[in-house]
Amino acid sequence: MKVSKTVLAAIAAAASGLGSGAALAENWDLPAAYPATNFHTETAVAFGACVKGATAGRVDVTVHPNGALFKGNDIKRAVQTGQAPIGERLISAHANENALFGVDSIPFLASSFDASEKLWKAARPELEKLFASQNLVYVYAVPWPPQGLYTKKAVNSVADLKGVKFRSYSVATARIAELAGMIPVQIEAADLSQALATGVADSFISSGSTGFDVKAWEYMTHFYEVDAWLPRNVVFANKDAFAKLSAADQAAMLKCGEQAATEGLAKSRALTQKYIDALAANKMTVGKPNATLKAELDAYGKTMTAEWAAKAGAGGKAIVDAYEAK
Ligand code: PCA
Repeated sequence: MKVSKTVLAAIAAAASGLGSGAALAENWDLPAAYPATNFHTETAVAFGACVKGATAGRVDVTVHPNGALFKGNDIKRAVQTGQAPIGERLISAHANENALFGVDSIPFLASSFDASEKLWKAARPELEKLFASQNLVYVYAVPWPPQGLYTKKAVNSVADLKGVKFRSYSVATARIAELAGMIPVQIEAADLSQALATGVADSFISSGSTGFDVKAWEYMTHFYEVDAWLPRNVVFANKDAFAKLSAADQAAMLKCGEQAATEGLAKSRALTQKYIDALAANKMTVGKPNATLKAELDAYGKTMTAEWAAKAGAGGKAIVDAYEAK
């Protein structure tokens, strides 16, 4: 076989690079579940650029949006088992594994950005331990905008929701469906437009951000600003993959994570109203729930807070106490 001069030169260059101790770049695929244009995905891409710069190219993170590499529900397990070195996941979707993963989805416990930050701060030490026990390293987390209710008709009380097919994305959303007598069906955001288009779901709870991503106005008529909670996407790394990085590169990655958390939070805050305005501009009826619906949802909140406390035990109670004390 004839080997070209260019190939030989490339081999020689690579060999001399290795000889002088230059490390090969680590390619880290980061599976994500939301569209490329979603602010969480953009934040993850910016995080990747930060890591690349801060590690002088030794760690090269590639974000794979839309559940293309692993579906949303498979991302966490993929990272735990090392099939992916890092990933982003809506963590409350895993509250059935451990109630602590649902700390950000207790209805009306923390329903503003400030409250949500305070709650996360209180929860973070316990959560970091929990991630570590699952072979994961916590890198950063960013909240979605407050969650509201999308429907295809006016809803004046929970009685109007009875029997409605409801798309859930977490244990808490499924529980609300159950309490309201709706029929829950678990659907990833990547499959949501299709579910709405085909009538698999006629209602859902989510942010203006996801409503915007799926063009909710093509299927739904109402968005109630319930402000139920602000669930988080968490970016976590596989512990073994992380341990293989040098101490300096590990520190660089965590520092980029802190930066991503700050930038992602700022974007989430800034975009909240913009997305709600977009729903209204596309002729959806947008507004607060009426007093009856609000009171009924508040009562669900009380029930679910008690249920969560019973499941989350002493660790959960310590978090809520710390949150309420500060
Ligand atoms: N969007 C995601 C989770 C929370 C949100 O605002 C979704 O609907 O799947």
